Amino acid sequence: MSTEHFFLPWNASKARLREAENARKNRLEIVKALSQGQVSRRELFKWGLITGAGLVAPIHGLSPFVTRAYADDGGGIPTGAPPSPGTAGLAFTQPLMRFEVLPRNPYAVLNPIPTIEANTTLMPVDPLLGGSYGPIEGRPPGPDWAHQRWNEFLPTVAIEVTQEGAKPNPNGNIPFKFHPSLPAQGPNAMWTFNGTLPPKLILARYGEPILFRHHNKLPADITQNGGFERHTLTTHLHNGHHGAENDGFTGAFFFPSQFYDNHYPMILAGHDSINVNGTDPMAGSPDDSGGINKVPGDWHETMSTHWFHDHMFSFTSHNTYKGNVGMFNIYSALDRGNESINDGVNLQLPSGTAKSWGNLDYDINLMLADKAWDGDGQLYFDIFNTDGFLGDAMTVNFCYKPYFEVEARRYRFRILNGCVSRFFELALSDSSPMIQIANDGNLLPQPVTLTRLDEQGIGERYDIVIDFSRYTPGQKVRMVNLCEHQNGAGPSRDLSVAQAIAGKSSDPCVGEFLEFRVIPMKAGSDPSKVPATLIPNPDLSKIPVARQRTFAFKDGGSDSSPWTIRTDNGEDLDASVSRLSAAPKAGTREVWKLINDGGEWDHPIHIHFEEGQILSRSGGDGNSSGGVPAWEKGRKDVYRLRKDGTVTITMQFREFAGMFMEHCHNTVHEDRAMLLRFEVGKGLVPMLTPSPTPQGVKFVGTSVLKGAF
Ligand SMILES: [Cu+2]
Repeated sequence: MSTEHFFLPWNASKARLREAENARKNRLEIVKALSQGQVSRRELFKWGLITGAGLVAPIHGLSPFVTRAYADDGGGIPTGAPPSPGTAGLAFTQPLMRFEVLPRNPYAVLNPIPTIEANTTLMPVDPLLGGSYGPIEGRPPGPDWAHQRWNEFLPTVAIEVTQEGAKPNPNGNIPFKFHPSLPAQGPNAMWTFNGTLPPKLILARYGEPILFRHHNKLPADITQNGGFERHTLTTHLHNGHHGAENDGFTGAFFFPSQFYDNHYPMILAGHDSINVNGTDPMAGSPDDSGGINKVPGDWHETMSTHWFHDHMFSFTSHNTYKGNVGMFNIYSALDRGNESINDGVNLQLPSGTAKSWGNLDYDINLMLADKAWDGDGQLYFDIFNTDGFLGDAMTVNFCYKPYFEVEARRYRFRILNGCVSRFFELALSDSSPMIQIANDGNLLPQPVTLTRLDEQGIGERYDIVIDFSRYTPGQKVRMVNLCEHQNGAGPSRDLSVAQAIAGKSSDPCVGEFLEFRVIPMKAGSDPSKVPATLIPNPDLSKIPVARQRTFAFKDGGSDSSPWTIRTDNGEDLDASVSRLSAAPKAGTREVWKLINDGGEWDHPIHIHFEEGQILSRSGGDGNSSGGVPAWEKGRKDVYRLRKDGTVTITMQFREFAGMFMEHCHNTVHEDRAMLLRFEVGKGLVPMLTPSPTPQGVKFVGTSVLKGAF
């Protein structure tokens, strides 16, 4: 594949850009037809509009690259489109928007009152969705999808959100714009939580169960989607330790006008077997007066930085890109969100002191995502490229290249890679050190000081501490992305800081994207710490390995589903919600070997429900080739396989049961169809497979792969 001619250049002729814009409009018509179910992917292949590599066939007026000698490259950034207009001169001219904390209401405010099994009260269904009557809650009905251990973990906090089209936030009258000088996103361009900026943050703590009610307020008219996205939703709290009915199973989606109740028990893993009486002060939750409420479970399993996002079958990439993402901070005895409480348990990580827990003054959520927009400034997505979608505009918390004022002291940043297909590698523009304290929401055994972080795959979270006391007020330092893509398959190379800043890459998202402006410290001192020991791993060495499994992630499947997973020695299979591929027994420990069987690709593999420890790593390149690096020695939930790489992990399956997923978090790969279902517990019989309709969820049979049990 040629790389030197890869991108439609910024200085391309007006005619070329116009041609590309027209081509995009034509493609959009097809995208629309596809996303609205008027044509199938298979039909498009049959008609020759998509090739095996997933590219638009070079038919004049269809591909923006058609008249070019290298039309068969089909790639470019943004994928399949001319550059996103209007960003010239806008970098570092708007302040970073902080996440908006969702109100934590008393449980009693919920109306109707949540039910253990799905609420099947009937309501009229919109004629556009087939009319008649259907249930008000989209959760599959009956005991299999009842909230597990409800009476044991009765919710005390209610968090209620909608999913709806972009609109101004009445709280501060904030328009929905990536930058004040860019056009507002229309109601069908972005679909987000409550329909507003900033993105939303949930503050949770152990021992305080949450009822998260999600209302689908998207248009019933499936054609009102701005060209991509599906109006059905299923919401996944990424690596919550909870029953599968709350996990956003990809085939358990809900429709416009319905809601779905998710029950997050907020318990430590090991609740049933370790510290069962809740006497260990390390296992706890912040109370409202600076003390600790002890909870059962293993404090070595304490988690901190989560996020939540859509998981709709075949449309996860569209839906997350369009705004169905939020973040979720979990507070514990160890990670209190208060930097001044010195009781021998609290790690005193940078946060603040005003509240007993959950201070956000110096604890900053950063959601990184590449976006693209069309000639009208409206969010653009190309569903044709099955390698992965890349945007050309870097956003942080949905803000195009913002700046952020920091006091000359320590800060914690919880960095989420919220992209569709892009990997990052982060550094500071002066190459000064950052201290990585957590990986995927798990505080590391020991902090690791780095001048450039490792590559960060989609869905991975890296928590870092930056000490700005080394700067004098008035100074500026910027965060830089060093990781270059040529297509959505995976990183092509990592640049030096100097190369990235100098614009040596043709990838528009390489380079500086967030500016820190240092101001004087407001308080007299900085009480925060980064202790030499954070959270040691749970010791699994005495727990027998009940089962070993192998999963090989491979390209070269069928045209319409180019990405597959091979389980053990079976066939290369694309996703099916009704196929059970693995069934670990509840309460056991297993070892899973994840293989990248696709050469040049990279796949960030996410395993739901349980944290794993990486036992060994091979293959890959650069800073990961020598086994398990220090920053991967904690617990993880996303495992980058790297080129020709193999990662062996171990996990336990505890406390909850049901159908979960394992998949590539390059969401384009996931949608096409690098995803499988595994199931924990509930006896030896596989669960029936939900098949949602607006008039109610039906159930269909489940096929079981040989060797799954
Ligand atoms: Cu992948």
